[in-house]
Amino acid sequence: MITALVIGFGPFPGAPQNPSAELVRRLAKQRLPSLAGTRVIAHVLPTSYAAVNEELPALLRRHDPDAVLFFGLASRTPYLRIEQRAVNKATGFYADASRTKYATRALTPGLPAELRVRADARRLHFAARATRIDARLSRDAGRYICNAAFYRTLHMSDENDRPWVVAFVHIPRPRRRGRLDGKRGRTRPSVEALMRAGGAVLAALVAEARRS
Ligand code: PCA
Repeated sequence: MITALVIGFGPFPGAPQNPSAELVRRLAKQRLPSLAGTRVIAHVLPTSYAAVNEELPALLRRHDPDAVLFFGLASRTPYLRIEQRAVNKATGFYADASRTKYATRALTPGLPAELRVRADARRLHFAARATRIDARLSRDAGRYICNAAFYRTLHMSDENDRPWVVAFVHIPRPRRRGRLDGKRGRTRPSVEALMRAGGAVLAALVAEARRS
């Protein structure tokens, strides 16, 4: 039995509703044939540095999953982003959901400047594209809480006796039902399109965990 942890995030300043939370809850309930024999556990992490440093490590230790897939909101990007790295950097500009700003520029001084995704990002990209969504490979997960959670998990995976397969997907804000919005005629995906793409990425990641 493969255990996959799918992690979304709670609201944060500028995003009173975070669609990644609903997405992971629905993904865990869905019974995809490609996920037979997989236990999918959904978790919604508060968007705070405290949660990244305490709740997240405790969650990972408790489940010791085979695969970890994060979904975070990137509200200014109209397409799905498959992240290829986490960086050891934190924005000093944006406060988290508990109004805390990170005091140092490095997330954890002394650790590597960047950590690479622990999965075949091209394969995940291909799986997402196969559902006909606009998905692109992205250099890194930014400088905010999503990046911090990704970095922390990649680092823990490296330290674990049996490393986990770990990936991060940034989702655009879905369009409201029945509406086509977005700049210059570009349309944002529906929640259903995000569900299909998210399920495909999860299935590809679980397949990779099975092989490793
Ligand atoms: N997006 C933010 C944090 C939580 C989320 O869903 C980010 O990209 O860092």
